[in-house]
Amino acid sequence: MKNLDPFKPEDFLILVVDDIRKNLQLLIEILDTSGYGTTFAISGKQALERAKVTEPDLILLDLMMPEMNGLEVCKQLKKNAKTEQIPVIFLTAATETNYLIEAFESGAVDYVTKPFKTPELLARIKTHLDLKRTKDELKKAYEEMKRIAATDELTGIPNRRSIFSLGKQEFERSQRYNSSFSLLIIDVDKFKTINDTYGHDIGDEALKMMVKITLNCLRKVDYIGRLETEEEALAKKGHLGRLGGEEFVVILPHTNLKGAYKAAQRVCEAMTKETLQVEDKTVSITVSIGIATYDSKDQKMEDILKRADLALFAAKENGRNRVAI
Ligand code: GH3
Ligand code: MG
Ligand code: MG
Repeated sequence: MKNLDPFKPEDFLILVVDDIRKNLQLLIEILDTSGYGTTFAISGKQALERAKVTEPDLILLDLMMPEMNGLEVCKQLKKNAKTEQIPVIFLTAATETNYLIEAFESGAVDYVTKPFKTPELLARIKTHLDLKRTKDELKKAYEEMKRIAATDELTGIPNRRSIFSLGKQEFERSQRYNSSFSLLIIDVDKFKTINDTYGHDIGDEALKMMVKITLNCLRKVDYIGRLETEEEALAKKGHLGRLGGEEFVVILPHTNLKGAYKAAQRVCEAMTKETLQVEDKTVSITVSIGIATYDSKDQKMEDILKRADLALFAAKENGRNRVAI
């Protein structure tokens, strides 16, 4: 996780909610003096609207208010996706423990009783803003890690692990609803020669082009992923520092053999029409594709994958640049 920037009050907006104007004025003055940005609401209903529109970083919420009290406001805030993450600090003259407990149960992060000591209130505000920043940063880092773990670095498409998990989901859906499901394995022909002739970097570019062309031939609901893991590719070819393989799997939900054949044919043909221009060199690639369609004997996605792999082998044996079943 990256280090957080120094804490600057002016980076934050605080929504102050109180039905008594005098209280509002006092709080806003305190926050202003400390450098925070402020906005305010004089009723529960207005607070909900302001929170949605201004998306403040923190809310100072009065508990006792006519019509809609603070507890109800807090509960509503926590129900809305746009406002649920905003920390709420209750500010109230009510000192009874049951109020305090209810406040925390409604989703508040803190509870300050009036009359409050200004430095204490400011210290609590700063702590909660800082905690929220850290939490947001962690969440972002987690999302990014999840994305990296699921993506093939070179081409940006799902990697083996994630295409398998997507494929399994689709396969199970097909089993449950007895719908069709097809799978393609695409392998670049004589790719070793491309690397040997033009170098590994241009080989990488050719793989990216191949993915782009394939994606253009597929429907939005189809998935393509890279098949070989780095480890497998290394074990098979003994190359060092390679990023992955030149085999790809395409998942075609709700597609029967005829449809899958058409899609595969489309990919195969499109590949021969595009070239990669590198300085004065023109690089062209062809692919071989193995197809398998779900039949009731298949228990696992791996069963279909095995058949697609056999079909791919046949396509290679029969001269490459072709589709086989
Ligand atoms: P075939 O028509 O039988 O598939 O021949 P091929 O040369 O494509 O087959 P083979 O599987 O023997 O070779 C695959 C080559 O793909 C070898 C490997 O160095 C290369 N390769 C695998 N991953 C990458 C990559 O990420 N980038 C580059 N540039 N090359 C890769
Ligand atoms: Mg190949
Ligand atoms: Mg291969």
